[in-house]
Amino acid sequence: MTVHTVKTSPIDGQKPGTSGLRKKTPVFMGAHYLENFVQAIFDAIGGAAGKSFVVGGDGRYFNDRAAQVILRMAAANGAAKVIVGQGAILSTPAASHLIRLRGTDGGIILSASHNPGGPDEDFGVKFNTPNGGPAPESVTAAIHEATTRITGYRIMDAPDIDLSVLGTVALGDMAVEVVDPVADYADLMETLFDFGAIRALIADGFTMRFDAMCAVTGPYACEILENRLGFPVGTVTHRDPLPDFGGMHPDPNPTWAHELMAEMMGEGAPDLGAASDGDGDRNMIVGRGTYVSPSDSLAVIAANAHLAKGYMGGLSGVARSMPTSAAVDRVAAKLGIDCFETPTGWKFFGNLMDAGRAQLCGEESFGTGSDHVREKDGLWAVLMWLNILAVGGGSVADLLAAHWKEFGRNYYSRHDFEGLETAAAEDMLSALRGRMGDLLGQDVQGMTVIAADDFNYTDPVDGSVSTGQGLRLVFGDGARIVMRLSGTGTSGATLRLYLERYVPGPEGLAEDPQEALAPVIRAAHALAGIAAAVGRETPDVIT
Ligand code: G16
Repeated sequence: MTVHTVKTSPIDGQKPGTSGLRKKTPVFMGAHYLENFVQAIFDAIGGAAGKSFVVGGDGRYFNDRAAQVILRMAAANGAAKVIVGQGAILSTPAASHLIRLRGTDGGIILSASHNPGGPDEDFGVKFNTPNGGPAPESVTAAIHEATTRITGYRIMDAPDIDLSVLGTVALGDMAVEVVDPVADYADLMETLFDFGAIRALIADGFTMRFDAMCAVTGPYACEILENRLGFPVGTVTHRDPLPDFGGMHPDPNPTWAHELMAEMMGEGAPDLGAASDGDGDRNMIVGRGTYVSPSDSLAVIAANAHLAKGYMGGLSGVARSMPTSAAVDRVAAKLGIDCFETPTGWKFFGNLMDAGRAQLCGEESFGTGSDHVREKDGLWAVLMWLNILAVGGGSVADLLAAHWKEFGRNYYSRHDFEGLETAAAEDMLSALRGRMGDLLGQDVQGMTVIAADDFNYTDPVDGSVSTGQGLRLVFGDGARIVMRLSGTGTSGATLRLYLERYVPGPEGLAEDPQEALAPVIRAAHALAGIAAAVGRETPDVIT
């Protein structure tokens, strides 16, 4: 087994976005593309010599080939050990857990998350640091910098490792340990939640549907929901992970999880419905006839987490991304705990969790999680809801109604305009940015603009500063508009328009969100001139 240094040169555009580097699969499969980026990761963290890593991905097309390349490169770069999920499979939260459990020097996760997979769809590579979390901006910047001056990468000439067999084998001087991707993660969940109470709930006739969307969560959900908790076989649908996700778009929102939505809104719906994404870190929660917005889910979990055994002592603090609604802020105020507002991207929660300042974190983008790992965690959120319902009683609809009655309701929706011409979308936002000062005090749709800015964030733990994280317009009646471009797409630009309006109750808590938000939606279009700038009035996805 010989080590080669292959000559290469920098490839443009290897700049990690909101969550790692995501590109079309053929781009990743292009000459030297994956190899350059992986070498840049090793170079940016001071080399791989003597280190150990976790490697795995969501099973999408090219996952298996990419894993073999990374193993040969890790060995050639002198790594001591790589722990890899059987079949090169690991959900993102399971990978985060494994990094922490085994104390490795980080991990490389192969996923483009909720983006479709397949030969013509999306692929992604992300580096997670030894705390188990996505690399912070300082590290992703160093990786990008390394991609711009790369001249060669090291790779071992060796046959493929059989990743279907559990156990440890040698690759040159490096050990490759193939592990069960599910077991450690499922054990962790049993330490956090009261499985006995959930089993009793099921015995009482509680029913659920979990849509794994032909993605990585299938085996995890089958093991935990069906084998360990006792939901009937068949509770988990689309349970077999497929390289192209069976043609599904594995993004758990009402648009893409439409089969689940139809079942939950129809006759004889189960008590709880849930779905997860490509790599298992996102979740959508639906009750019988009741969609739970991710921002509300975060707030309900914050208010009720003490019902789950891992959180009985109370939460140390909470955090949400800036575009996420302020529903959780009201819960934090009642509990007397800190509530942090961070830029979009789970990586921004890492320092807060490491410092013990935020134990529960969440985002409007269907991400919720706690400090049990350093990624958002789809199945964790589902188990949390099950635990809360099992111990607290009532239905999802009851729980939501009681929550709004106590705290008021932050009506919330996100409108996505996809596949826009990048320059047009950027120009529209920079024009709005330029007018922010003039908008103060203006009346729009009967609402007065009281604050307008581009969100900047100073990390309270390490003082690092992130600028330009989204345009915010706040109105006198508590309504808010946020606009930013997605950092996870792979073609054109996606404009994300986040809309929020607070109703204190007791009246007006059960409106349709799109109707309740209608003036805010009109204000956003009027202020930004979306139709004129990007040629579109109707969003592609509404969450
Ligand atoms: C990633 C990040 C999330 C972020 C989401 C959407 O999630 O980890 O923090 O909210 O992307 O980001 P954007 O609005 O920039 O597209 P995932 O599930 O794609 O890894």
